[in-house]
Amino acid sequence: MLFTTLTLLLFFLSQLHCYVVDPGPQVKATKGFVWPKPQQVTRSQEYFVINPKEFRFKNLGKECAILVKAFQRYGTMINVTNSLERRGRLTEISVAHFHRIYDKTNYLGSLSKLYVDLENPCKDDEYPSAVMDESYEINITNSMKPMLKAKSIWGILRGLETFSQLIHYASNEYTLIVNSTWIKDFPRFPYRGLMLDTSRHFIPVYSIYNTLDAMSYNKLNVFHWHIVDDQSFPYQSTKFPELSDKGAYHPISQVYTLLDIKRVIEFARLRGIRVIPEFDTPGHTRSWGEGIKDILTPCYDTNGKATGKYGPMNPASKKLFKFLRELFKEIRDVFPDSYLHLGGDEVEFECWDSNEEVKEFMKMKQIKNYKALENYYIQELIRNIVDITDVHVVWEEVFVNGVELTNDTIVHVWKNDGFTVLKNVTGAGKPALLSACWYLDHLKSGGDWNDFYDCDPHDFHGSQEQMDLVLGGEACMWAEVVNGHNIGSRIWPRASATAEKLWSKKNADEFSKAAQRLEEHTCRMNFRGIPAQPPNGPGFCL
Ligand code: CP6
Repeated sequence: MLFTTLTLLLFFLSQLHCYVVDPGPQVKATKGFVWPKPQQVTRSQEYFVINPKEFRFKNLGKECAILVKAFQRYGTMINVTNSLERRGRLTEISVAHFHRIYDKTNYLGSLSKLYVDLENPCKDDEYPSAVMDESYEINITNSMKPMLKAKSIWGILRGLETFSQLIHYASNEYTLIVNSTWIKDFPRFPYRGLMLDTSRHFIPVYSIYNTLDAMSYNKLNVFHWHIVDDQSFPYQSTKFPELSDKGAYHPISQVYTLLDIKRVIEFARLRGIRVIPEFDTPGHTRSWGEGIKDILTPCYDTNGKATGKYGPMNPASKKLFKFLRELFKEIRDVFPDSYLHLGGDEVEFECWDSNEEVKEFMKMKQIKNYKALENYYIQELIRNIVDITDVHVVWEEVFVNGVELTNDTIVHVWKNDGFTVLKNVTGAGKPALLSACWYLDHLKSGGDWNDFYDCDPHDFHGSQEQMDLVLGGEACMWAEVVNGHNIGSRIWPRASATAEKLWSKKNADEFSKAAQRLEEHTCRMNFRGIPAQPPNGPGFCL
């Protein structure tokens, strides 16, 4: 007995020893490389030293609040996150010491300022939009003043992010340096989104802030807020407070008030991120029925008895479209973006099929089947809100089922064979978004970002016009099994793979090289307070 125990113990110890000595292949992180990869980079071995205590951004143009606040954020990231002081080492001593021990041949001197040249003065009431200009240029070389240049404030924000990523520790691991670098950069797709479902689980506002911060570190520019669904209605409406009073998980602690939403929109705006709300109908609406009576379809059993359950919106309801118009009027006033996501996915027909009132209605309107009824609903919804809303986004079913859509309605492709639908949508002259390959709730193994990285929105055969109609895409975080506690590590760094696909040029990097940059990028996100999970197996952050 004792012998067996000892043998087992020895076996386990030897395994432990084996693990410590041989950690297996590790991905070596890059230093001062940018994620997502810029369009054009020239970088040399020569470098400047940054003393975070004296470093300043210097605005060459007019002041505006977006810029001042961005300087504060990125100043803090350089100063605090990277601060030597925080690691218990004194900056001044480090810099002096550094000169004695580090590679002097490539040393170009110290960099104490980044000059920021914004061509079109920014306005404080400006919102990021579908047509914003995010291009910028960075020149940190010996021949001129270190410079970040852009036409618009949104380009400056992207450039500041890039600049902050160029700064890294020298091989002594305590001196901050930046290599001599020239960058010209702009996004490949204008729409680079992250969708968050806040209905299956309530996601606290501070988790949304954290997500928006991380989005800005990845140059994602659209926060698609799938705010309500079957399970709960956390949107607190001013006109219809009963929706969340009855339909939220909790009427006070698990709702987004008008103030919460305004703060989220402002937090996003300061980071150049649009907020596009989705109020998904006619399916996925069970929670709506708790607060508002007579808008959902009551379901019946085979004996014609009411089951007490409810199906999709009831197109036969007398008050439905009047109510929807009022609600969308309010939504239009709360969310400033010109886009509005109308949903339209996964409509179930069983309940409609069990309801005599619905069938009667179909006869009267000469609607032949339930697909046609679904189409009638969407058409009627759009007809009722067309004068109070701007650009509509719909899930792919709406297009596939043959609803007549205007050519500025955007079709959001999410099902398995996404590329066939992308081809058909753009072939019909309609703009499209891709999500089919970017489901954050689908897990293969711990760190799997490779499948995300393997997917490109232009991976279908079509004309140049069709390619141009692909506006971009979104990584989707359906929240059945995430809440505020695990959402950060579920999203990041896998959504970073999507972000690079949408920002950088096609086939911007090979897998093994991208892995090294993602290793660094994930550590960087961790330093900045994003609970991203390790992307590549065993490794470490310094
Ligand atoms: N919730 C809503 C979901 C999904 C959709 N809409 C969904 C279903 C299956 C997959 C991915 C997403 N969970 N409201 C469809 C857009 Cl595979």
